[in-house]
Amino acid sequence: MARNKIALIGAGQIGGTLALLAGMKALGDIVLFDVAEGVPEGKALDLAELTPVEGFDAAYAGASSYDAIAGADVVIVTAGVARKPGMSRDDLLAINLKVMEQVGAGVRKYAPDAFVICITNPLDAMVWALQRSSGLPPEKVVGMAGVLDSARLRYFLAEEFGVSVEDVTAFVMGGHGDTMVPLVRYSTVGGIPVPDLIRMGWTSEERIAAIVQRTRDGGAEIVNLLKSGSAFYAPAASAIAMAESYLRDKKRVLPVAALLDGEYGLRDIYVGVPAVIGARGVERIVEVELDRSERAMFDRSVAAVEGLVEACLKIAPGL
Ligand code: TXD
Repeated sequence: MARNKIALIGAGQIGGTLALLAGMKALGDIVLFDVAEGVPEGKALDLAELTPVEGFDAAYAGASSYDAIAGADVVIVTAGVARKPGMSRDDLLAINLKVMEQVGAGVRKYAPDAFVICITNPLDAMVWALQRSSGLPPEKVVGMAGVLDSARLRYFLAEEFGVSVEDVTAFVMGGHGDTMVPLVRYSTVGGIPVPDLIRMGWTSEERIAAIVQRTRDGGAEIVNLLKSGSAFYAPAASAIAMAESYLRDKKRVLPVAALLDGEYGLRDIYVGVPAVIGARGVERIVEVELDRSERAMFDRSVAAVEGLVEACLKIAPGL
């Protein structure tokens, strides 16, 4: 059986890490695409030279023309400008919207059957723009944010309880931004919901509230430490988990930005929700019950995403 083809649009910090992880996990052959001269070729060659050491067979290629992505099974998009300290995700909107229009046209022409994962910020608006400009079916175009946000929450909870990260599940919904909705009630340690652990005296309401806030600020915490650029290891690993679930038809239940069609009473908007990811892309959106305060948080998050989409439509009314 021929190997799958994975196209990475954007060969920056996340793109390079995606290329490494996709190779190490034997997901397929990899094409790195970027507009920065020499960068995709340089990274591809460096990675190809790693394959004998690590002992896996994957072809790496670098490119700056879209025909190189022809027939890709998965396309992961990080192209654009990353956040700098003091810059909000929304400041990126205008620049990255233009980039999504270019990427969408390239994907439409050369990889119309691909499963497309957008990572570029502001995430929920960019994945919406990418779906519009590529014209691919909505179930084949998703955004990565929830896997990362819930990984951060899982890590902080594991640290708090002194237990393995493997046994902690966490649940984050809504848009990727300051209004994300971490759902403590649906987060567990070894199957025990966090509110029960509070009652059992493992932690306190206050400490959990602080962890939730740290999760919300997770991106900014890293931006402030790095000074230039934003997080890239965990974001790359998160997108690879989504790609793997698609390519291997694992049907994992992952929080992804998906286009809603009536779920949660919403339509035509991309927002983070739990979904089953399998060979058909988004195979099912899980509609969990939200209590009144959770729903209020979710609505606030949705309103923030709607604001971004409106801003996109002002810049590019044709979308
Ligand atoms: O959870 C999430 N979704 C995120 C999102 C978590 C972390 C970072 N997130 C966002 O991912 C971040 O705000 C950025 O918008 C993207 C990519 O982050 P990365 O750290 O990889 O940024 P880099 O290193 O600046 O890489 C971007 C590359 C760079 O090499 C540019 O030359 C290239 O994108 N670029 C383009 N490639 C192709 N086509 C066009 N037009 C283009 N413009 C820039």
